[in-house]
Amino acid sequence: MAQKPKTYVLKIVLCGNGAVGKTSLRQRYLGEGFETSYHETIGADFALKYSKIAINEGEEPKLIKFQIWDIAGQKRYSQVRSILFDRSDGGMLLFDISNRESLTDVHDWLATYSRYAGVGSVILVGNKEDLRENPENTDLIQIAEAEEFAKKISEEFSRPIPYLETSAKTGNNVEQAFELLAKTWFKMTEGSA
Ligand SMILES: Nc1nc2c(ncn2[C@@H]2O[C@H](COP(=O)(O)OP(=O)(O)O)[C@@H](O)[C@H]2O)c(=O)[nH]1
Ligand SMILES: [Mg+2]
Repeated sequence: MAQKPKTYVLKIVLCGNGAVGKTSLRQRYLGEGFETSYHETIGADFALKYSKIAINEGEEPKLIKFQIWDIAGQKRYSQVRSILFDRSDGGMLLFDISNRESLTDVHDWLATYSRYAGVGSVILVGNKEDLRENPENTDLIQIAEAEEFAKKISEEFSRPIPYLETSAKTGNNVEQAFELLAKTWFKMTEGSA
């Protein structure tokens, strides 16, 4: 009889300041489209998604159940964060490429994540990548700068932190962001959930 494939359950927390696009990214990933209006997340939202991901090229895809926690970025919800981060397997650190403060604040998000989540893999995600299409947007955070930032925090927090740019608006790289987080997690833990 065929063996039932193992399901890896990964608890993922979307971190980052308000309005960087956490809710939009989650909704896009779940196939729920994109909204231009902004509804502030109150407390936290929770979603589940199954995905098959080949961790190494040419390898049989692994079945991953993502538990996605989309937390409110606003400071006043800080009490719930410790509970949300507890036993998390991965943190997606989001910023908005048109908002420099949101990148600077990633440092605090990572410090909080590290304190409460302990291990767990982390990636840095520059969202609103679609804004690069408009040449009038001259003040965006450049890719090289974001990569440099990722390298710096990676050294400071002694963990690999790859960088990726996404657009929740167009859907560009949204699936890849979750795949990258899963791959980073497998590399760190070798799949021992
Ligand atoms: N242009 C653009 N706007 C986005 C993108 N992602 C989110 N937004 C917009 O940014 C605002 C905040 O998004 P939201 O997902 O609520 O941010 P959250 O507070 O981090 O959950 C909303 O008006 C979204 O429509 C994106 O990839 N590109
Ligand atoms: Mg939100």
